[in-house]
Amino acid sequence: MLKTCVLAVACAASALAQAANPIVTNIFTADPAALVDNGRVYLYVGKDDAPEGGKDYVMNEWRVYSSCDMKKWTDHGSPLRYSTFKWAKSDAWASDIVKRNGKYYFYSTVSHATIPGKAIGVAVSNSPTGPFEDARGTALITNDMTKETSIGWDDIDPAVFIDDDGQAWLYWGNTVMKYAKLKPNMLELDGPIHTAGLEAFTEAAYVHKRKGTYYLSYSRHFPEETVYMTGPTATGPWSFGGVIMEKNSNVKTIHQAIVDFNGKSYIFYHNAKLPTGGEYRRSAAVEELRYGPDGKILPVAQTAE
Ligand code: FUB
Repeated sequence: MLKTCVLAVACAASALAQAANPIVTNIFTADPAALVDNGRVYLYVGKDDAPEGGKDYVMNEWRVYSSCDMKKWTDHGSPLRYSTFKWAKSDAWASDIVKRNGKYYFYSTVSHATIPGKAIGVAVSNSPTGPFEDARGTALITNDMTKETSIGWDDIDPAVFIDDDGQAWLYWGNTVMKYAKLKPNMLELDGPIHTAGLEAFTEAAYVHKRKGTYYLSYSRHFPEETVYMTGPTATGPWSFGGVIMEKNSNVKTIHQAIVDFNGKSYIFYHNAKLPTGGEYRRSAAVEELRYGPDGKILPVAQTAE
């Protein structure tokens, strides 16, 4: 017990305004999702396994790391893979995680084995570090390829947000942002799927709330930059807020997640700044996120170690 307290104090004292980036240097990591739980921040990333010069994503598993100071990270290994979902055939793409009623719900993008296109599954665990198991046995969201406009990856990048009244919302999509209510069991949609027309929306929708204002951040254009909108509810109406982070120089995606930890706000994202990094060999990083007195998010510059 005493040892735990001493460690906690040491952690608080060493909290940094600027983190050491990239967070992981021995493998390539992408699409960060983050969760704050019991005094630690947990980072979930997809492992980019494409060979140098590879021409497509090779992503088979998610990895988990945690920290009590945003600087020193503990590697918790891989608590789930795309194959955790028996109905999936590949692609451990972007994910998000939330805690509810003592359980940890992990929403992930994968490729469906029998329904063409990407799909979203839900895995559950009693611990933020897993192991996770498929919570439904079937996909929560599947791609509708009968639509003429379907691109096969319309249904990617889930993000989950639980509002103060307890209502959980799922946001996802590529090109068009979709959103829907989740039932209290977190495993089923509760009502119809809505769409939102957002200016130049590409992917990576993410909602957080601060001082009564809802912030919807997302990747805009391609190559992507991270922008945000604000609104009075979890479903808007949304007004453009500004650019949070400018595009990367050697990778077109950027995928953010925003959390508060130890009295500060942070934005996780990915770039490709490790040696031999690139489009399919990315690296997760984190920066402090600051707000102006009017609640506007200030632009964030990427830092290196
Ligand atoms: O990592 C695969 C895809 O690239 C993600 O789903 C997108 O957000 C983009 O980062």
